[in-house]
Amino acid sequence: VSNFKIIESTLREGEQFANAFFDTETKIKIAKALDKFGVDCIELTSPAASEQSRKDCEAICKLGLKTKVITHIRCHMDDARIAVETGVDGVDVVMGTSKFLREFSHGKDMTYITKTAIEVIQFVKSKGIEIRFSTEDSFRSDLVDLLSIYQAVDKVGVNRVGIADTVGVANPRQVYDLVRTLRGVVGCDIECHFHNDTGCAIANAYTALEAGATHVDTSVLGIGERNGIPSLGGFIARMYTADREYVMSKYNLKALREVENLVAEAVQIQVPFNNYVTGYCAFTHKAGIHAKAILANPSTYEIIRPEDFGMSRYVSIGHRLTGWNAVKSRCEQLELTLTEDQVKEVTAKIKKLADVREQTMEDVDSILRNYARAIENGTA
Ligand code: HCA
Ligand code: CU
Repeated sequence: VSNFKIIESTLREGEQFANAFFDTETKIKIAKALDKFGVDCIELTSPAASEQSRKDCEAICKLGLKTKVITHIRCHMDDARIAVETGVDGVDVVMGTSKFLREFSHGKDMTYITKTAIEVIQFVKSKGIEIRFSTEDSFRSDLVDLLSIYQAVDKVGVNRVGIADTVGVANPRQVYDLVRTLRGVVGCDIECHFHNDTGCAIANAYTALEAGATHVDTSVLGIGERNGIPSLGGFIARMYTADREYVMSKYNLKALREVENLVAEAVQIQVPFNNYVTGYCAFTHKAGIHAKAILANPSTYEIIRPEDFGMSRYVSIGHRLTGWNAVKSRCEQLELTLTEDQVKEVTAKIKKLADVREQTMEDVDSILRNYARAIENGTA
């Protein structure tokens, strides 16, 4: 599954998120932050969508980013003619509407669709621009029809084909089967786009790579239509656990938080508390048993090293589940010298207080300091 590529679609799929309105300046900031993180491609809203969308697309192409700049259009010659004039490195074409696709699945318009797709592909390629051809709602389409159109576009030299789970209906096993089958009939790259309506988006993306896909679509914090697609951070977390060296050498992981904060602010949302890697509790350890093991060896309860992402771990001790090992570690940080029995005694005090209400870190520190002072003064 190594050697995958990320098509970062915050500036296309992400613009379809309910709260998203990106002005030119914001788009440029996001594009630069994604470039700094090191995504392989960024995908932009169709220049045919509006006059400003077209201008923004041109402006981003002129930034001289390392990442490839791709735009996303309908499978129409009208859109293709506009797209090739913007300066993009690539064009992602998606076929028709779902209604169109349904007709196609029933065997109607197959010839027409194939003909249009080939025309668009040949035109875009003739301009020296990369092209991908994808179908919308691939998992509810007729397999035979799908495979024959992919085969036809592969033959005329499309750079990538794409499958899209537009409605978030697919599960990993179905993804594996479809991508595996597709891998057998086309020689070009395969891109995958998964919606997260049922929480399978990241798992589906990973499985697609296992089955032979090459490119995965993401967006920052997963924003998109409805509840979105795989989040860049979540997908990266998944790939990091599969091949840490590769992911660390290819992407600037410490730049993740910055781009997430930027996008969160732009669309006026909070980074979720349980967000992958950067959520506020992503590296917080609480239960006494966990805290003890974490202090001895973080790998016991951490699959991701927080420092690789510029994050830090936190051992929570001001609660009734706390344990004396974690308290002892905090005493050491505060340079309070207590015996084991004393640490156990003060831990019991913390638990007793925490049974009434959670204690903050400051509360715990003052309990520890007061206890140590009392020991010193012989008044404990
Ligand atoms: C949509 C289009 C799309 C396209 C995906 C792709 C989808 O907004 O419906 O081009 O791969 O989910 O089908 O985002
Ligand atoms: Cu989509």
